[in-house]
Amino acid sequence: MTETETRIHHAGKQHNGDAMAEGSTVEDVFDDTYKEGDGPKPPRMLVWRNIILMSLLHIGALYGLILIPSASVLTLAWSAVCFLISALGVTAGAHRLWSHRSYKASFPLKVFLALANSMAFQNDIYEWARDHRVHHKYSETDADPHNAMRGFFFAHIGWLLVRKHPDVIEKGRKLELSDLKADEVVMFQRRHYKLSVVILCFLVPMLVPWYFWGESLLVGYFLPGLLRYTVVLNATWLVNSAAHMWGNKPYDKTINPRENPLVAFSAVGEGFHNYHHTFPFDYATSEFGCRLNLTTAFIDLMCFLGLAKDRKRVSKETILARIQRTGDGSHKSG
Ligand code: ST9
Ligand code: ZN
Ligand code: ZN
Repeated sequence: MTETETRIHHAGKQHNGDAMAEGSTVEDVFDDTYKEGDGPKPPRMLVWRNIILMSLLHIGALYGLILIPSASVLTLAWSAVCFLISALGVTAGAHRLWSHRSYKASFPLKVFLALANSMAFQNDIYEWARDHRVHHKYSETDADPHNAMRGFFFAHIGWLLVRKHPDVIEKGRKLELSDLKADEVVMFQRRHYKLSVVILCFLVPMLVPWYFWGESLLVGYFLPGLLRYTVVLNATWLVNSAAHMWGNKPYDKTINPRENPLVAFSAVGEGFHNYHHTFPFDYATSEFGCRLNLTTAFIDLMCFLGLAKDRKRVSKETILARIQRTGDGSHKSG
């Protein structure tokens, strides 16, 4: 990120008519002054509890797949609805709103996004946003929680199965997180996180089909419950693994994250990762607005309904200048 772009992010200028948040100081800008320590890396410490739980979850999800033929059409549709709600709780909520402050949400929208986020069960919003800011600031280093230099498996799921590298915690503790601490919706969700996950990630998805159209509790638990949860998790993790490994780098060839349309599709708009790491404050996380990007369409709809405002966007001129200065030559306009 150039000095000008950093300043724009922090100072509150106008982009394409959408106002930047005044005095925004979100720490999501890459810090190239950090150097990894010399000498041997700390030993990998497995967390067996997580290994066992993640294995059981994925076995449960496979069983959910087998149950698909015995589920009613309504239950399948409900599973898709649960997928979408939990996905938006991560993309429009934890990611674009709370990690990057790329737009402003009204109180009712924040409440919806926090509930949707609990349905996604990916750690509470505060922890998610904190880890995500460290990811942007120290990308592909020891201080990146899911450092893709450690390979596909580590970036995908492995990082949740071992103790964190000490630099992740050390650098994370120095981050400016006062905006999250001051957000009553974020802190309320954090205080009641476990209960909210039990209700929203497991009980509601299972009980709605049972109560309203007589689906069996077994199918309700394994399909809109475990299988949907596992699919959302893996779609999210693909952004950390696949989109840090495969795809073009039209905006900045000096960084690892890539443009990956398949990941964009499965992660409802979050696979344009070269663009996103280059311009992390852009609410669309892509140059191309709503294309393959349901989350951007959702935020636009919320703005239309008066529930959100102040979408930050990068100007076409800035994007073009950046493509010419640091792109890999693969950019296709329009
Ligand atoms: C999950 C998260 O899946 C997924 C996030 C993905 C991010 C994707 C980003 C891509 C872009 C967006 C795309 C969205 C696409 C969505 C598509 C949807 C279709 N800074 O953590 P501990 C402190 S979660 C500062 O135990 P260990 C911490 O506060 C899945 N401090 O570290 C604590 O302090 P204290 C479900 C930090 O022991 C102490 O350190 N959840 C930081 O190394 C120890 O913390 C799970 O599986 C930091 N960054 O354990 C659970 N980090 O003691 C996963 C830590 O004072 N978590 N601290 O309280 C764990 O079990 C553990 O964290 C661990 C590490 C085992 C992984
Ligand atoms: Zn990334
Ligand atoms: Zn991000």
